[in-house]
Amino acid sequence: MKIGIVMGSASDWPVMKGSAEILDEFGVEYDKKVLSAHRTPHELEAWVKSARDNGFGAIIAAAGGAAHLAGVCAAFTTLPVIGVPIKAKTLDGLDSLLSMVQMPSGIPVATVSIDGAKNAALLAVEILGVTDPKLASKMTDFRTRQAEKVLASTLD
Ligand code: RP5
Repeated sequence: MKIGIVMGSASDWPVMKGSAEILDEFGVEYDKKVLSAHRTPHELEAWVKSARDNGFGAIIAAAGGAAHLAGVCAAFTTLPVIGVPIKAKTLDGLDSLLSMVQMPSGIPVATVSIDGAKNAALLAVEILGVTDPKLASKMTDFRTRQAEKVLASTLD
């Protein structure tokens, strides 16, 4: 299964490359798109509505400011939607975080930290790992390597 990475603007890509790098590391296929909930609402709707049939298992949606992109994606699909609040030009990303994380009950968005593109991809891999034992095993190896790095830390 693939992961869809959608972002509200090309200006989000420098952060969202972090998701792409993690998915590359795990060998997970993905499509990356710029689609905006307010600038291209019809195209966004069509892309999200066809996501399941197009082989996606989860969607990562990144946006800054009044960041309604992830919530709109979640409204159009029952695939899991992971939101990445982008630190935009003002308010240090708090606006994006609150817009995304405070979804009213009934339509969930799994929001990660501000600019948390890497964790979004790790969560997406874990979601696919529920039905893909090889991927789940890769995640266990990733965690082991990460722990080894921490334990090998040296301080001057
Ligand atoms: C949002 O507005 C985008 O997700 C981006 O984070 C922010 C600013 O977009 P640009 O003005 O850089 O296109 O829609």
